[in-house]
Amino acid sequence: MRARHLRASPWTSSSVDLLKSQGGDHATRHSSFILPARLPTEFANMHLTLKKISPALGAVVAGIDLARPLTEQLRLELLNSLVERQVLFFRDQHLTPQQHRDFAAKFGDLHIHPIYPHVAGVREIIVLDTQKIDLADNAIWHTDVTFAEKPPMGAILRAEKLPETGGDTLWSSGAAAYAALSHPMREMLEKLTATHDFVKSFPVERFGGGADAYAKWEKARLDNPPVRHPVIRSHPITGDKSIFVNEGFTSCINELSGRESKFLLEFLFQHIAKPEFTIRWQWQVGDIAFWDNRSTQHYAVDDYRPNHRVMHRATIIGDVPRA
Ligand SMILES: O=C(O)CCC(=O)C(=O)O
Repeated sequence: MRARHLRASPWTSSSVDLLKSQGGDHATRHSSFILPARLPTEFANMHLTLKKISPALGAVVAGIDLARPLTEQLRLELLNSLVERQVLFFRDQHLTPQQHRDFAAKFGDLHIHPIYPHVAGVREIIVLDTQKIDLADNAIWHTDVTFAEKPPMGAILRAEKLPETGGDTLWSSGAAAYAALSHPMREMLEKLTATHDFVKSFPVERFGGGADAYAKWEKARLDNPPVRHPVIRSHPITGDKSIFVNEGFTSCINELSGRESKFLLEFLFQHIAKPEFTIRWQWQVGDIAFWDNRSTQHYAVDDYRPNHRVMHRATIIGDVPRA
């Protein structure tokens, strides 16, 4: 994996050089090599480690308790690791919804979902509960909330209750999928934009039953008219390009005919799901996944019903996607 060139990076050039010199193909690395040269003592004593899961994306982070207050250095380190590995996993993080919200809020303003229910008293934490909503909705490759003008920069998902087996989640790297395309294909895609539509994943027949649900759905639809995003998005921190269409919300490619759009989207949806670009996470209660929503998609495997599964999610608002 090549070294990353961070835009507006907080790191010193020597620490970035060190990052380059260490390559990134080691299965485990100590995180301190990308920290600013002079560490405050309290952080220098922490033993944060990252273990890669696959070449394309993913790392398990150990040595951190997310319920504890986060130093600015640690926040930057996590952000840097997130951008580099695209999905970070943390085991044994038994956070309250308030702690979950507070941790997520360190990375940006939090999104309030227009449809999904939330934890009582904590509007920023969505509850994905198989006894309350039909989670087959997430058994499709999707990037969260791309129907918004400013889709999330990331999301932080925590496992509350799990079936004995099943209920894994897969992530795919849009950056790895983009990098595997031929030059002519990349060049063509970079000129295109796509429409992302709230209604594609939240159709009225599923979410508008009954007067109250219909009123909520109609408001959500009016607040979120279809938006246009580039088909290939440049990451705002690294500049790396990613495929930014997803089966959940992307309805068409604007510059193409209906048939061309359908074929090209179908190709991209299949391409992004290739095992080479994906990882699969087997959850334990208390696990947290923190993903970069600008460069990934995910798929929640729907193989465990009628067993009960409950997940909590915080969603961090991002910026307007740029080509
Ligand atoms: O429940 C999961 O594993 C994933 C949830 C999901 O797809 C989402 O939060 O968008």
